[in-house]
Amino acid sequence: MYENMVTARHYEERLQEEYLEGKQPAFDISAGPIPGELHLAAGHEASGAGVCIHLRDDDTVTAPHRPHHVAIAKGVDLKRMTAEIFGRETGLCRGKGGHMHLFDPEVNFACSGIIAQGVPPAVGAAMAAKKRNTDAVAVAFLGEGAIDQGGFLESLNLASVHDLPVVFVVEDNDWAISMPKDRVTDVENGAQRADGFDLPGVRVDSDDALAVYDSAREAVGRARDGNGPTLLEVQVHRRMGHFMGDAEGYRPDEDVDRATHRDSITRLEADLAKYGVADEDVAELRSRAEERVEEAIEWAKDQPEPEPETAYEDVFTNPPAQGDAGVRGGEQ
Ligand SMILES: Cc1ncc(C[n+]2csc(CCOP(=O)(O)OP(=O)(O)O)c2C)c(N)n1
Ligand SMILES: [Mg+2]
Repeated sequence: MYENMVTARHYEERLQEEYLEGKQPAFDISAGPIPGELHLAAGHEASGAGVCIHLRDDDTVTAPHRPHHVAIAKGVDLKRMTAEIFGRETGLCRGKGGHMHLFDPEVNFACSGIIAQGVPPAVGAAMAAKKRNTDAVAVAFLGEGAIDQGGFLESLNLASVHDLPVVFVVEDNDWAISMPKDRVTDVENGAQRADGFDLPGVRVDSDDALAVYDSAREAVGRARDGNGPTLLEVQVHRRMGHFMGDAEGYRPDEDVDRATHRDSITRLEADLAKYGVADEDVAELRSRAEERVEEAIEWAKDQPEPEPETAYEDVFTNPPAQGDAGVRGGEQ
């Protein structure tokens, strides 16, 4: 878990550097080696690592627009994921999806920029596993800003009524872009959403990877043993802006301070020391993680960009008719 968490943190620190290249002084979102938006998950690592450590390759995971820590913990190919983020031909989606649309069928991972989008497909994967009589499970990650979405609530209902092997993991970082949680819902504890659907709802109230590990083990075990779904909410923190380039003028200084000081990685390091893991062993995991990240970034930057002629391959639209300069294309 520690190795996964430091890999994710270092990965995002390096992506941040690469992302900013060429985008300043006036922020130009399309410039530089990583074009488009970038949502970093620094401060969320305990949730991805603490849940995914209980999963196998044939278990399905869906994640939202802040996916890197979950993808890394699920075992998504780091090189091809990085190539995707850099928009390269050898990326997971041939460079056409970018950082919010990472799909790795080898480990059954998908993510999407549409809030709560991944929840119904995770329920579908759980239903498929059950119908095929396998003991595979599905896990849907979503933000606390998504807990009022109809698709999420309908998914809770369907999962409960069919006793499906699925775990819903809400990452509560207190914010949905600039919107604080208490302005959009009266439910203080998102796990309470489970009550209306008669399934267990559990909240891990701190950035404690070991506590996430324990709660997730129970939830995943329950699903795998055929005992139905669980809703798990984990308190995490957003150490960065909503996306790169977010000036966060809406965010009180104390909140930024809190996110900086409650670091699940530092906390896990203290726990490892308490349980007798030697400092050198921790340092070795850290340097192994850093090496892996550097290798993936170096490899990705060396990869070719997709040919413009391939723009209409693997997408649900047809090329524009000859002579039609319209951006949206011709015949659909
Ligand atoms: C259906 C839909 N509505 C609105 C948006 C715009 N949007 C992108 S991120 C976001 C907030 C998400 O907040 P939360 O679910 O708490 O996740 P976090 O960003 O905090 O990790 C919104 C509203 C979207 N992508 N999809
Ligand atoms: Mg949020």
